[in-house]
Amino acid sequence: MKPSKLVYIALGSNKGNKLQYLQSAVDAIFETVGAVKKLSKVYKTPALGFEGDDFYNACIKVETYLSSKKLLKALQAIEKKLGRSEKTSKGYESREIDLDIIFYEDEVFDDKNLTIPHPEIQNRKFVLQPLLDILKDFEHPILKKTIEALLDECEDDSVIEPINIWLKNPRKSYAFKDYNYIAIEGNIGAGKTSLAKKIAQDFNAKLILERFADNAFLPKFYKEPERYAFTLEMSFLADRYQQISDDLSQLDLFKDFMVSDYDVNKSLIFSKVTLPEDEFRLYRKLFYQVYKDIAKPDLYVYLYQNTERLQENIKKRGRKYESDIQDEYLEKLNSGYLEFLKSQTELNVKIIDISDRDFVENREDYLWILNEINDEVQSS
Ligand code: PH2
Ligand code: MG
Ligand code: MG
Repeated sequence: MKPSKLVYIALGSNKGNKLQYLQSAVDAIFETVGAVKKLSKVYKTPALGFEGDDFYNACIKVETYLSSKKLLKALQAIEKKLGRSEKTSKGYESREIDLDIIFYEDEVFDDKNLTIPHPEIQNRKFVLQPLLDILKDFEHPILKKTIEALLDECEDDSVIEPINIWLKNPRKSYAFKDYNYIAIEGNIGAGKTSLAKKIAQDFNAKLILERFADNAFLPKFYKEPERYAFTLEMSFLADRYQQISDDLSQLDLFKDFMVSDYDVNKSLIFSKVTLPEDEFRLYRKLFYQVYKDIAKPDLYVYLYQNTERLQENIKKRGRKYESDIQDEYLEKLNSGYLEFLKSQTELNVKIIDISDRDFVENREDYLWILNEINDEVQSS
């Protein structure tokens, strides 16, 4: 996954139902731009630089995967969708909604359509005041001053007042925060880790990732499966048991819930495919001894992906020891998972077919998956 960027966006409206315009813009930004990490208070401010009704202004911090140019396009599309009318004169005009990029990380950029940081920040109290709510300890990349210092020095003497109504973070409409522990499962290459990471980031969850990279038996197993299967399965089980007992027992005051990119049952599913019958029976005995002591997820999400796309993803991530994985192996694992899921009576399972989705590339697909999970939460 390419790295995300932190951006600051100023919102303003001085026409129609101003608060509603700001909220609709925040909702639309969540849909097409990225997770909203912070929201300032809403301020009532006199129109600066032209005659017009008072504004409502606010600033938000957003985590996005869009480039600055695509971000600008996305914001313009939202302004348009929310009904911002075309300008009829040269200067400033009253507007339903105005969305301006204030900072894009600490990047400096300038062309005829876009200037970052926004060139007027230091002259506008209606930007600096809300920005200060959500951005401390940051230096303006050109002016080399903090927001606090810029506000101190600002010559704009407008009287700016917070109103007593707050904007709502759109992520709040996702109820799955009610769970303590969600496990994401799926075949090799389904995207478990990517999804777990995104959810953890967007919803302030503690992330538990499988430590497969440390498993010295895994490359050996792919070379000599018969020789190393039992050892590999044992080492995975030991590791998973330890990690889940450690992580789940450490209550993290600053995180809202936990999300992992595996569930321990995977040990049983894989070993049934990789071990000969007699070894599997021995393994299963040990597994259940361990399993009864282990914390179970409140929700088990299974991402179904077809073999062709699993192979594409495996190729894309280019782990050397995975380069020879056969379709047949993936198909056996898939049957193993489905058989396990069918027989499940204890776990709360949600199967999501992502075979015609790309949640890494398309935010729309990602939000679709969140909605699938959300429906499950609300109906259970
Ligand atoms: N935006 C402007 C010009 N003047 N004045 C206030 N109070 N708030 C604004 O958002 C604003 C403005 C140009 O975009
Ligand atoms: Mg503006
Ligand atoms: Mg603008």
